[in-house]
Amino acid sequence: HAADAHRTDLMTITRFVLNEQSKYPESRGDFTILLNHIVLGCKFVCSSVNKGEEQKKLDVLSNEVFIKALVSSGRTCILVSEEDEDAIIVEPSKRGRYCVVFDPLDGSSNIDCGVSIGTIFGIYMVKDDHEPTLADVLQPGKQMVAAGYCMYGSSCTLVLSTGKGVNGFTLDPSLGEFILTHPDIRIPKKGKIYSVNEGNAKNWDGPTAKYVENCKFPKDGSPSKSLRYIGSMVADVHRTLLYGGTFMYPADKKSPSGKLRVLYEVFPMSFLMENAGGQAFTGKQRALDLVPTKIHDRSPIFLGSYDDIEEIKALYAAEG
Ligand code: AHM
Ligand code: MG
Repeated sequence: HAADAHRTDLMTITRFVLNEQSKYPESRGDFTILLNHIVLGCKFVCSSVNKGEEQKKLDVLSNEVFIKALVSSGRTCILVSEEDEDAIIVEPSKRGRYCVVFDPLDGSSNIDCGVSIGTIFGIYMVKDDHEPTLADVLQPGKQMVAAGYCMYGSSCTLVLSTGKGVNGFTLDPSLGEFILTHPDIRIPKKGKIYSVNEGNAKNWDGPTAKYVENCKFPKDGSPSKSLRYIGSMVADVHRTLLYGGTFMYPADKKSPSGKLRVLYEVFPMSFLMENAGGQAFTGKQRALDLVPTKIHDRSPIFLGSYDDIEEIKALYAAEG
C-alpha cells in the first residue's frame, strides 16, 4: 500500500515550496506565487516545443510569455532577460519584492533538430522598497534567493534550489503539474565525464588545455574520462548534476570572458551546483562571488563535481 499512498499523495512543486516556506514565520506566500508564474511560463514553452514551433517564433514567444507571467504575478520589480537589451522595470502598481533574471529559451539554435533546450532563471530580493534600479540585479550570485532551470527534453523537468539543496520535478502532462521526482539531488563527489566545446581548443589557456589533456591521458593511472557535449547548457548541466563530472565554457584567446552570461546562465547553474554539493569556478574565483557590472556580462565557467573542480582550481593556482 506504500506505493498507492505515494501515487495518491502528490508532491507538486507548489506544495513542496509551500512546505519549505512555511518554516519561515515571516513568509507571506509571495515566493510561492512568483514560482507559480514561472511554472506557467515553463508549461507554455514545453507545450510549444512539443508542437514543433520553429526557432525564431519560439524565442520571441517564450520571452513574451515569461515577461507577462512575471509582471502579472505582482511579485516582481525588475526583470532581466537574455532577449532584451535593457532591464525591464515593472510599473509601480504591479511591483513586488523580487527581481528575476532569466534566459527564456537557452540553446535555441538546437530547436530545429529536436535537441533538449531549456529556460534558466535566478531570483534576487530587493533590499528595501526604494525605486528599483540596476544595482538590485548587479549583485553577486551568492545573494540569489533561488535559482533553477526547466529542461524541455523527452520529458519536461524543472530543477530548483531555494538555497537548501536541489530538487527535481517532472511535468505530468495528464495533470499539468510538476511532481517531485528527484528529491535532494546530490552531485557525485567525482565524475567520469567532461563536457566542453573542444573545437575551441587552439585558443584555450594553459590550465584548461592541461585539464582536458588529463581527462584523456590521466597521469595517476585512473581510467580516462568520457566526453559528452550537447551544446545546450541546460542539458549539459542537467547531465553533470545527475551523473557528475565537469561542464566548462572556458575563456579563449578570441573570447577572453568565454561565452556564457553571468546573470542568467553562470549564476543560476553555479547556485544549483553548490547546493547539490559541487563547485563552480571562473578560473579566478568562486563563480558566485563575481560582481557583474553590466546585465549581459559574460564569464568563463567550470562547474561540476567537487573533486573535479578542485583539480581545475589546482591547475589555475599552479599557473600563478
Ligand atoms: P544561446 O544563448 O545563444 O542559446 O547560447 C548559449 C548556448 C549554451 O546553451 C551552450 O552551453 C553554449 O551556447 C554552446 O556554445 P558553443 O556552440 O560555442 O559550444
Ligand atoms: Mg542563452
